[in-house]
Amino acid sequence: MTGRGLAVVLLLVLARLAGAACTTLPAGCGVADNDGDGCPDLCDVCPVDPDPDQADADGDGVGDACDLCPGIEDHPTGMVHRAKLSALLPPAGDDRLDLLDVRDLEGAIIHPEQEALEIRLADHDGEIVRLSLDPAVAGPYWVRRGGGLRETWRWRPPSPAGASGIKALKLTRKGDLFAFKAKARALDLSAADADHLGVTLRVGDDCWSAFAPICSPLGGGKNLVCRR
Ligand SMILES: [Ca+2]
Ligand SMILES: [Ca+2]
Ligand SMILES: [Ca+2]
Ligand SMILES: [Ca+2]
Repeated sequence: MTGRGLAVVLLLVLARLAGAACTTLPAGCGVADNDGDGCPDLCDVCPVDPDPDQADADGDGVGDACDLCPGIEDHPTGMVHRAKLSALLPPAGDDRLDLLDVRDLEGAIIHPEQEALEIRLADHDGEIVRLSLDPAVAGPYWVRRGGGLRETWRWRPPSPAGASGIKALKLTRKGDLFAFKAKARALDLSAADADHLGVTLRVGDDCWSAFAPICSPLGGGKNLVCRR
């Protein structure tokens, strides 16, 4: 993890410990407030979902507005390493998630071939898209390699049409670290016009959130690229 990434994670952990009410923020939250809810990004329990009350019923530091694991403690929030969304201009429906690359998350024991999987993308206008895999349908297409300290799972269906548009996934657990990559197409990502992006992955009862602090529209708005 880079020094900057570590600092952001530490601030998010501080916000978690503080209960994260926007009126009692710890120092160092900065002033950037992408979703305009009065709580700066670095201490916002949902940095891309407007939630001025910062409601967090399960107290895990991920607000109710963006918590895909309500009632269950999420893993600590991380950073998006890179994301690229393309073909965002009309016609609708041809949009693609060319790459979603999230790293440096907390490791966990998962069984994606047996568990429901969701990926949520959101910006300050709310949810852009939610991709879901039903294990009853997706299970046969998971390929697991390794074990012990390092495990990888790759998923590639015969057709993305029956898989929420997802065409490839890779999940990696290396010791205490976890990472995932995703590609999808035939989506409606037209709401993705912001300079920040929030990502949540759920595998069964395990949830990870990550934040992309720097996104840029390129090609006259055709593409959106986010970097760490
Ligand atoms: Ca905010
Ligand atoms: Ca918020
Ligand atoms: Ca929560
Ligand atoms: Ca939770």
